[in-house]
Amino acid sequence: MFLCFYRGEYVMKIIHRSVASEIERRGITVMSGFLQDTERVSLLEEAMQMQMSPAPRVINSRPVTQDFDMGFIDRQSKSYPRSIALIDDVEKTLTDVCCEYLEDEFIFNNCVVQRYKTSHQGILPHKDGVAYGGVVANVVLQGMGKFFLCEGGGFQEIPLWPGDLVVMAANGYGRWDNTPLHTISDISDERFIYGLRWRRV
Ligand SMILES: O=C(O)CCC(=O)C(=O)O
Repeated sequence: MFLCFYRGEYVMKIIHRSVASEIERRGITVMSGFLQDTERVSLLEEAMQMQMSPAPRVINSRPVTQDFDMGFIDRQSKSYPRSIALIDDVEKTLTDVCCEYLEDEFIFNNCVVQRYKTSHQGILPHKDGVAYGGVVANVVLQGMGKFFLCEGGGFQEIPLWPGDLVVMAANGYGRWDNTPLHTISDISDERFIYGLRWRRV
């Protein structure tokens, strides 16, 4: 019993280290099937009730090419309890897994739901911005699109499925001063994600 527990903890530490260092090395990792299907469906039900508006086309006086709808989640409010519990869970998982790389102040204080209809174009290649620290986490709730990392002049597709948790390095994560360049396009089935960020204020 003791041996099993000890080995379990030891194996978990190795898994944690490899996830944390993959984010450092590649700028991204995907935890496939992070959400179980029943949890995913219940979160989706809640997300579909949220008030959404078109994503801004200008950020910090700069035009941005992004085309989707979004709604903010206030973690202090009593609205959307399932989403808030999920955000707590993702934050706890990542602070555990990436503890060697994350600053003590790391917290998801900028949380949104994004809805991409099939008529939406998605987002052209971009980095999230130097204001976002630690890691950026996206949880795919439903739908399909094509997500690419844009590296060395090429595009590398990262296949994503409902239930996946995508984690990208952001400002201050090891050698990273921003997220890697990435893009989402070709929405073939209405898509919902949570986008969770730490905005340094
Ligand atoms: O929808 C996605 O999977 C990516 C979203 C994204 O790149 C962003 O919000 O900056």
